[in-house]
Amino acid sequence: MDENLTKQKIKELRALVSEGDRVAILLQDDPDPDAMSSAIALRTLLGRNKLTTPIFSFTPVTRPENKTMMHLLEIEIAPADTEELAAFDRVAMVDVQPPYFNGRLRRADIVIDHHQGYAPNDAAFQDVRPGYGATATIMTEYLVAADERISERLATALLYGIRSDTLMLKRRVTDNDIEAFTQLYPHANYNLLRQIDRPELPVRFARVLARVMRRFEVHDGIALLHLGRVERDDLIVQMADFCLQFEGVEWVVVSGKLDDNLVIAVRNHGIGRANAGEVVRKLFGEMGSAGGHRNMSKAVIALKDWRARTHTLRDSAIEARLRELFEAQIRGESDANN
Ligand SMILES: [Mn+2]
Repeated sequence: MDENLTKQKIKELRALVSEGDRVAILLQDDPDPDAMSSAIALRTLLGRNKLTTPIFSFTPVTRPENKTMMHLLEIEIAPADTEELAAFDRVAMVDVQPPYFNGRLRRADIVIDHHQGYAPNDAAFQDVRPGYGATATIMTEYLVAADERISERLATALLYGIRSDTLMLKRRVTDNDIEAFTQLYPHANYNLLRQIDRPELPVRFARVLARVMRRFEVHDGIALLHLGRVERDDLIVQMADFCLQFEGVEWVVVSGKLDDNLVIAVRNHGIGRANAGEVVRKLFGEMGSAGGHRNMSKAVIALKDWRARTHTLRDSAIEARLRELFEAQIRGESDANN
C-alpha cells in the first residue's frame, strides 16, 4: 500500500484509542503465528503494553511449533470471554474478522486482516487487504511507515508470521509480503527462528529413536519407519525430516500411533515427477484424510479403520504393511513417469 495512505490509516487508528482506554486484542481460535505476531505489532503501534492491551483467544494455541513460538517470544494469550471482552473500551481484531466469531463477540472497533469472503462489518477502523499473504505484512508496513523501532522479538515474530502464512514465501505471496520480509530480515533472531522450527525433543524420545533406528534401511531409495506410539505429532515430522538426510534416501515414510489415529508423514527430495501428496491420496484417500504437496504429505487414518482392513494393530505388522504399500505405489509412480 502507498506510504501516505498507510500514514493516514495510522493516524485514524491512533485517534481511535485514548490514553486511558483498555484495549483487548482478539485472535482467531487456536491462534497461529501470523495472528500472534500481528497482535504484538498492534500493541507496539499503539504504544501499549500487555497490561493495558492484553491478547485473547477463545481457544488455546495447540500446534507444537506455535506453542514454541509463543513461549520463546513470551507472548501471553488469555482465554476470551464474551462478557469480559464487552467490558473493554476498545476491541481490536487482527488476522480475523467479526463474523468469524458468530455471536461470541458483541463488537469490534478495530479490524486488520487479509482474509477474504467475510461479510462487511461496522468496525470504526478497518483495514482488510485480501491480496496480502499475511496480516503480519500489513503490520510491518504500518510499523515502517510510523518509523517505529522494530525490536528483535517483534521482527522475529513478524518474520515467522509471514513465513508460515505463505509457506516460506511459496503460497499466496505478493511483492508487499516479500518487501516486508526483507525489511524484517536484518532485525530478526535466527537462533530463535531455528528453535521455533525444531521444537525440543522430549528426552523419552531418545529411547524411541534408539529402538527404531536399528531397523533403519534404505530400499530402492525409500526409508520407512513406524515409531509405534508417539506423544506428539511433530515427533513424526521431525523424524521424517531427519531420515531424509541419509545418503541414498529419496523418499521417507515415518508413521506413528497418535491418540486414536495412525499418522503417516511422507517426504521426498522432489527429484523427478513423483508427488508425495499424490502418493498418500492414492493410498489412503478413501481410508482417512490424506494430502500435501510435491515434497511433503501426510495421512491420518483412524486406528479402528486400519484394523478393520488389516486385522491387526501390531507395530511390526503396521510397518510391514506400510512398506508394501509405499514401495508398490512409489515404484508404480516412477515407472509411469519414465
Ligand atoms: Mn493470516
